[in-house]
Amino acid sequence: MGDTGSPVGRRVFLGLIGLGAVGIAFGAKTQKTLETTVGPILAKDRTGLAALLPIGRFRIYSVTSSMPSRSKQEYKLRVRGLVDHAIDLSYDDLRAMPPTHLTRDFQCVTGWRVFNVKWTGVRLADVLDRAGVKANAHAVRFTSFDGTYTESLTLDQARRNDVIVAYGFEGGDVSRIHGGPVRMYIAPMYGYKSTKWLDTIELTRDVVPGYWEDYGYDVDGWVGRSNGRSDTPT
Ligand SMILES: Nc1nc2c(c(=O)[nH]1)N[C@H]1C(S)=C(S)[C@@H](COP(=O)(O)O)O[C@H]1N2
Ligand SMILES: [Mo]
Repeated sequence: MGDTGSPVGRRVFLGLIGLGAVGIAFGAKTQKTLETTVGPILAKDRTGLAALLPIGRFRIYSVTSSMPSRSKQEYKLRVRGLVDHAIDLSYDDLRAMPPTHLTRDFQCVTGWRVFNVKWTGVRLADVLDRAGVKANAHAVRFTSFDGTYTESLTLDQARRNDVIVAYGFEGGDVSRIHGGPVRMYIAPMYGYKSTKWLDTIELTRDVVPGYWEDYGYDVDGWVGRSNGRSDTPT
């Protein structure tokens, strides 16, 4: 089973399980420390100890000190900004649109990678088409109902077939801790591009750098060709 069974790896790992058990909710500062100290440990393990984590194979991230909560019934996705008509899509509206299924690796810029994750959702392009994008819009901006997190894409990136508004994860719903009931999933980019607890999509003239980009991550977050990393593209 390789080096995950070594005393140091295991001790750090059990510490992580402890954090998971109480529900991980970090402020940004603590999270940054954790990312540099324990982030790479999980990345070593495809199917072994990582599978024991109560939170699944993922690290659970929130830059706020809480995990926001919104039921499917009260959920609304707002599309705003440079559109022909602002729209609100309910959870059921999204489920009624043609679904897209993607199975891709999920890669965090801090090093951990989860292999072959199954996502279901609707193409962001379809959502944008329902609102009608004005000619002077060149970017989309995402905000989260955590009240803090933001992200952006160019309109060309947003229209890719592997960029989805996701409600399905590993055969079930996107759970609250993973950003449910609805989050972004931007398959070809590092995890920070995929806004959890998606609240509003705003069409803007230009790309507005997001939360982590203000801390130095690249705005164009392609896996394997950004942030000075050489990961295999997903
Ligand atoms: N609202 C919000 N979205 C977020 C984050 C966050 O802290 N808050 N973290 C990002 C980062 S850095 C990663 S790697 C993924 C992690 O997704 P997970 O918590 O489902 O593993 O979510 C991204 N989206
Ligand atoms: Mo991340």
